[in-house]
Amino acid sequence: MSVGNTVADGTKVVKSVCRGCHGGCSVLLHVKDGELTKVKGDPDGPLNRGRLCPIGSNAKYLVYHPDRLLYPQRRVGPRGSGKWERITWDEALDDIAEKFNAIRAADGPEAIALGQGTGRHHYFHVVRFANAMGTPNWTEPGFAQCFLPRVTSSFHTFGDFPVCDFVGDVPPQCIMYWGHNPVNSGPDGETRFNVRDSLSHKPKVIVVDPRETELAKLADIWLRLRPGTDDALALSMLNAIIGEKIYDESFVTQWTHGFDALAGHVKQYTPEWAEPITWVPVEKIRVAARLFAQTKPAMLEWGVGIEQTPKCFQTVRALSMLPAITGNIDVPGGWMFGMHTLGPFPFLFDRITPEIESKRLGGDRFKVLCGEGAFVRTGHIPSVIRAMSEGDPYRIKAFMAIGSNTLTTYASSRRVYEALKKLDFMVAIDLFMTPTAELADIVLPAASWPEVDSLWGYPFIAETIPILQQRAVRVGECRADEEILAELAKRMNLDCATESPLDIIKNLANTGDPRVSYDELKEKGFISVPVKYRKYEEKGFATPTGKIELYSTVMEKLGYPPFLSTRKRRKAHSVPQSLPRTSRWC
Ligand SMILES: Nc1nc2c(c(=O)[nH]1)N[C@H]1C(S)=C(S)[C@@H](COP(=O)(O)OP(=O)(O)OC[C@H]3O[C@@H](n4cnc5c(=O)[nH]c(N)nc54)[C@H](O)[C@@H]3O)O[C@H]1N2
Ligand SMILES: Nc1nc2c(c(=O)[nH]1)N[C@H]1C(S)=C(S)[C@@H](COP(=O)(O)OP(=O)(O)OC[C@H]3O[C@@H](n4cnc5c(=O)[nH]c(N)nc54)[C@H](O)[C@@H]3O)O[C@H]1N2
Ligand code: SF4
Ligand SMILES: [Mo]
Repeated sequence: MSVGNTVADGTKVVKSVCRGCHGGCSVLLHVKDGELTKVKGDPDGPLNRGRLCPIGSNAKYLVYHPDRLLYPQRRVGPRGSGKWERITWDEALDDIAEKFNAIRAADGPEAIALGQGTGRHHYFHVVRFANAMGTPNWTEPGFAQCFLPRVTSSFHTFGDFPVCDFVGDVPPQCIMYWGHNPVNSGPDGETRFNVRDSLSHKPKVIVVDPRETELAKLADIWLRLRPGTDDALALSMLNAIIGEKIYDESFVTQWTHGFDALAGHVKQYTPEWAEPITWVPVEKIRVAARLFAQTKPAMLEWGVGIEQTPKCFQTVRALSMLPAITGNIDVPGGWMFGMHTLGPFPFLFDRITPEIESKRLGGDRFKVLCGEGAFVRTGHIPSVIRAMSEGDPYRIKAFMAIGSNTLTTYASSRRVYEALKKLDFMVAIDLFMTPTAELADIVLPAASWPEVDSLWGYPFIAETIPILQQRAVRVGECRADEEILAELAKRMNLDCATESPLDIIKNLANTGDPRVSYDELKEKGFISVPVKYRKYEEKGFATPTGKIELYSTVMEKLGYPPFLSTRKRRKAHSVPQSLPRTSRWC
């Protein structure tokens, strides 16, 4: 069957990329009489080679789910009463534009908050719309507890975001999975398939997880730590590797900043110190540290498990030092930096004046999470929720949830519920009438991923492989979030953020390096870019010292400690004699 062509039975095949998780699997969308009939894996797909998981291959059941929202609705009963009337897009968008403009004029743009969920296709467009409108208070759960701590900490430490090299010719010899279960979750554009493929080369496997996951079962070493003690375990592994002198001395000397200070700092955090805190036996910590340090190339597969713990930012930073001091940076089969192929996205950051910036909720207190030290500045979620419910330091009056089930995914549902009930005006854009949408004044029907055009570079942030997402079908009156935001910008009379999403996609491709044409992407679905390793040998690392900052000059400048510390005498708990077996379903 030829792609893009209509064949004998009238089926058209459209190349796209699945966004059922964070995406990356190339798909062939089969369309007949305007209906999605089948989703097949694209055999050429660089990250999946024709394979799909059940979420991807069953996407038509998402697209045509009987509970999908199909047209805009306005609440007619009291908030949360479940009574709605159908309205037109014109009525809905004009109403929202009028209410938003009235609040902007009376209370300032910061009184409108935008909330989005995990990294979906519309992610950058939401940030851009917030900037265009002039509100610093857009939020996303990832900033505190998912992925962004890894991204920001990596930019401070390495000047870039390292990803596992699954696309090259050299397979990893050792993989350490830390708080991460990618064979099931396939997050961040690495896809579960190349993670599984790398296992077929029989690397040594270390798993750091309190649960006996599928990976833990096949691991050479499973460090079953007490939940939330990753900081102590990371420090003790650094102590073991440095103490036993099994780090990569020449790499450390040439390419890192502050190694001696790090060595002095972690001296106190011995595996003997860590055992009662982490419940991991001393000898296991040492064996795992040796295996990771002495098997090359090695990679760290880190996940959201570490970010949902206290002190996650510095813990993530300490973990990133394990591949760094063992010389596994930007090498084949180890941690690599991406090729950053796409052109710059028009975020419109210059629209945020210093005065508006000073109103960013939490930006001054949580500088690396939300403020001047963040990868992208954002509103601090608990502060935004407090501003909604208590008007402290000012009242958030309107909220638009864009692909965010705020009530169930932000911490403290009761507090969030009470806060949302106090809003003057709320909009939800979703595929379904979620508990969050139930609280809105206006609900808009969003297009699901096979109904959307978008362009992403995979893996996330690294952007080595650009893959085009192409709309194959339309459902009801659903619209892509990007289109909704551009239309809203027009109706609010904003002087920016009004271009069509397709023009932005074309520009991202045309201004990238290498420059790719949109037509080429349309035909092939993705572009393969030759990968370069050890890029730092030409340019150094993009940090203030030009080296990997074990000692973080950025954290120091922001007024934070340059290293992770943890209470030396944290209350130790004895190791339970027998831990209950975990579920067989993991
Ligand atoms: N209880 C609990 N809370 C959590 C987590 C958890 O595991 N459990 N995980 C945390 C993490 S890591 C994250 S990233 C967040 C995730 O937080 P969210 O992203 O808010 O959570 P989801 O339920 O995945 O998705 C939210 C909504 O997006 C809608 N949606 C899907 N695709 C689209 C689209 O293209 N457009 C629009 N407009 N809507 C769409 C879905 O229908 C769904 O209702 O939650 C965090 N909070
Ligand atoms: N099918 C599907 N795929 C998804 C998503 C989805 O909703 N559905 N969501 C996407 C999103 S938003 C994300 S963030 C990713 C998440 O993907 P991952 O980062 O792989 O996260 P999980 O799969 O939750 O695995 C985290 C592991 O951490 C372990 N863990 C729990 N507490 C601790 C701890 O204190 N320390 C350590 N070391 N480990 C701990 C858990 O037992 C679990 O095995 O998945 C993405 N992919
Ligand atoms: S792993 Fe993710 S991108 Fe791949 S088919 Fe499954 S849901 Fe889609
Ligand atoms: Mo997430």
